[in-house]
Amino acid sequence: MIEPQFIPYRPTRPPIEEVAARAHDLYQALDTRRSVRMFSPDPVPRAIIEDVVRAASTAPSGAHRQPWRFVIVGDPGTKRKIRAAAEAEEAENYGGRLPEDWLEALAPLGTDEHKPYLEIAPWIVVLFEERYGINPDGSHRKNFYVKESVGIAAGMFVAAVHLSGLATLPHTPSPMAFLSKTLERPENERPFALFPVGYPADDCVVPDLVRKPLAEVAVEFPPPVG
Ligand code: IYR
Repeated sequence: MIEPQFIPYRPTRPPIEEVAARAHDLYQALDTRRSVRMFSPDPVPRAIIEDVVRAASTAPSGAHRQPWRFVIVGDPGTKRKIRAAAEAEEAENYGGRLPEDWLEALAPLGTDEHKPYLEIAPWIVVLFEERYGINPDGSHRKNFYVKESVGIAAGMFVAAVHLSGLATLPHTPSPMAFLSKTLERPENERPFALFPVGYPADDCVVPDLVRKPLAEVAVEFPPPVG
């Protein structure tokens, strides 16, 4: 058994007014985020994508296994392949594979099987979950809370893209198995989601969505009296 090794952790402790201001500013900054399906082809330096992935990879994870792999795709041929395969799957989805209530739920988003943004955005980052690790001798090493860990990393990725000044869309073309093949990922990795990343197009529009107010997403227990 490995003995735990501890190091001091002394983050600065700002005055409470500053904590309040930061929390509020952060909320307001994140509230301007929208999922974008209309991208500009303007280039974005790869170093920015790498920093965004570094930020996402600071996510907490079960037993600190960091069970994720971000595949960064800028190559036009690969983007074209991903678009073609995603559109083929989505054509089936919209053409009858999705049940009526699902199509109804999607109607306000105006989505369909056409995914030109997968070629237009300068980058596609494909997030894989590492179902298990591989030891040097080839045996399997168990990972823990993989979905939860990768979900948190995905959320931090989305936040990092937005706070950097770029846009993304969490996209799960379904089924996603083609991504393992196209991107030549090993058997222990499974696609989790993909994220086109870039600037929104100059004529970008997004659905007119409203976010739930706090009272609908949070409750206090026990209920405050008075
Ligand atoms: N994957 C499809 C359908 C879709 C599903 C959900 I849930 C969305 O929030 C949006 C779309 C597509 O990308 O069109």
